[in-house]
Amino acid sequence: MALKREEILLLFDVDGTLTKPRAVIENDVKEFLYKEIQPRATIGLVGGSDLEKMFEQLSGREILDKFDYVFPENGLVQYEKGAEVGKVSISQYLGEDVIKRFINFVLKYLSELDIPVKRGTFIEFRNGMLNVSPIGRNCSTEERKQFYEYDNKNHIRKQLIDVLKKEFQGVDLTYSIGGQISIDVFPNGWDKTYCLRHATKGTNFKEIHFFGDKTDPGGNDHEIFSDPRTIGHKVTSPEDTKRQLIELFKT
Ligand code: M1P
Repeated sequence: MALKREEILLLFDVDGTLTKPRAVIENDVKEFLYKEIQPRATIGLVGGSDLEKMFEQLSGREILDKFDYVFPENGLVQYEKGAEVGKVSISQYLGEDVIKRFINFVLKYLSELDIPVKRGTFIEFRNGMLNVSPIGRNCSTEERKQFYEYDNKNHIRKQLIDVLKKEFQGVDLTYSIGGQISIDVFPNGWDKTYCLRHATKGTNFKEIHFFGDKTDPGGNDHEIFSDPRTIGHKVTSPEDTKRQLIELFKT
């Protein structure tokens, strides 16, 4: 790799890319990133989750020091060199009437949905997105796994998205499946490419690489993976991410 550190940016998704789904990062992946990669490239995180969930999965607040950029919620919240430098608000953008109509509709739809298990926190309101979970975010790890398997067979989240697209067709919203039990809902263009607005401002990157696992259409890595500003890397696990990084820096 002939590029200098300030000329190359590596952006990493979290779930399925640096960690197993909703799991904590393994030490060897972390050490490899901090010791082998960080000295050679500018590094950033871009996740669908909020910052607290990133802390849970990636050994706490140290990520703010170790990564040059941390972009929770697709980059709708932006941290650079440890400090928050910006965030956008979905409620301001859409207005309270639309948000209220959306939440009321979703709660009614979910209340009539017959699935084997339901728990609590069906809608999580974040800065830049709404996260909607048919089973509820309070489910246990085992229940999460079971819902994921059930959803793979019964397409509960896909059907929810189809219904929402129809009901809110005039509203500037996009829907994506990023994890196992929920969907993310945000205005068009507020997908992971949003973080590039920040990462390309006042910088001179000759290459921006993105590593993610949900790169197929409908997955929450798809837009940034296929964006002309990035070189996309589809990975299958944290081990595969490591392998592809070794390959990238081989020369
Ligand atoms: O980072 C991927 C996704 O992780 C969680 O998804 P789930 O709880 O469904 O596994 C959520 O934080 C989601 O917003 C995020 O996209």
